[in-house]
Amino acid sequence: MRNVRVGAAQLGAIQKADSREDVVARMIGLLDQAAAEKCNLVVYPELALTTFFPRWYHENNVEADQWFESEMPGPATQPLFDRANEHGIALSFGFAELTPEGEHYNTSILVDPDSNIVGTYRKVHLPGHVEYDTERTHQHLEKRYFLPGNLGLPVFRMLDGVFGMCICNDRRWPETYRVMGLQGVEMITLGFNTPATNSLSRNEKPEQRIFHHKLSLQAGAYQNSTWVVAVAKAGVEDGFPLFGASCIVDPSGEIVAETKTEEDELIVADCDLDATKFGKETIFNFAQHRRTEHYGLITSQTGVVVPD
Ligand code: ING
Repeated sequence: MRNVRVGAAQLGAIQKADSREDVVARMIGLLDQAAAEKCNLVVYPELALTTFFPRWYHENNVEADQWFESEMPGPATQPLFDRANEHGIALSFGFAELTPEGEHYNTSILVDPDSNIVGTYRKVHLPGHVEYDTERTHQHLEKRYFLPGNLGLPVFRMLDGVFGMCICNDRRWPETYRVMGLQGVEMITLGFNTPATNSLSRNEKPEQRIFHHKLSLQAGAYQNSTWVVAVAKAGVEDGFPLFGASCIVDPSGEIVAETKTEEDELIVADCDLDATKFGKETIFNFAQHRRTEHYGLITSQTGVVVPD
């Protein structure tokens, strides 16, 4: 039994005018709640420190850089690291990263109970578009503001287990989970900011979008026999709704905990990392069952080519 008590710390809306200090105070509030419930790890959303700024068009990058962190921890986030250290709790959260070389990434980090950053991940699957799109009810400019991740899909040893990270749209692509599954991942943490409406199809209901969100998480967890902890930034940000449905999914694909609100909300579950073993040793024993000689197209081809 290798139990990790996980707190999924959903954040409600962050308005464009909210400061990082305001947000970190809310994150610390959730962290203290998690400490009271004796959590070992607390997971926060994608881009947890700011509003979901890719919905806003900035002509030049200098203006957009206001949303980015050039140091981690920085002055605004140091109090979060300090409180986590006091509690001896590990963290995972997402933020917009500006590197010393001037590169921009949608990033997530894994911080151990001594507040050392033990893992960094940069979002690989960037949805949306580069230029302002008049067809859309709202913009989704991740391809404008971020480079595709350049760190691959690594796993990290922490808390006597094997942990991985992905971010939001990554959860919709089976390759994301499988690459980490092939490295023995036992728990994947992911943050997301998902609009409750589809900017290109008005008749897609939030219920359908939440169905696809859960379908992606449950399939990824089951097919790689891993825990998945998915945490939303939810609520209405400057008039734009994001759905909640943060959830903790067990290695058989069952949702064991789910948020009920679109506010700051902590859900907690005891996750036994040994519960991943049965699936990894039987139905998803990759070494025994995979036939890689037939999978070439998955990496040799990007788009669809219909044979003649
Ligand atoms: N957001 C959304 C997500 O993948 C999206 C974008 C929604 C793409 C629905 C496709 C369908 O959940 C982010 N931030 O990736």
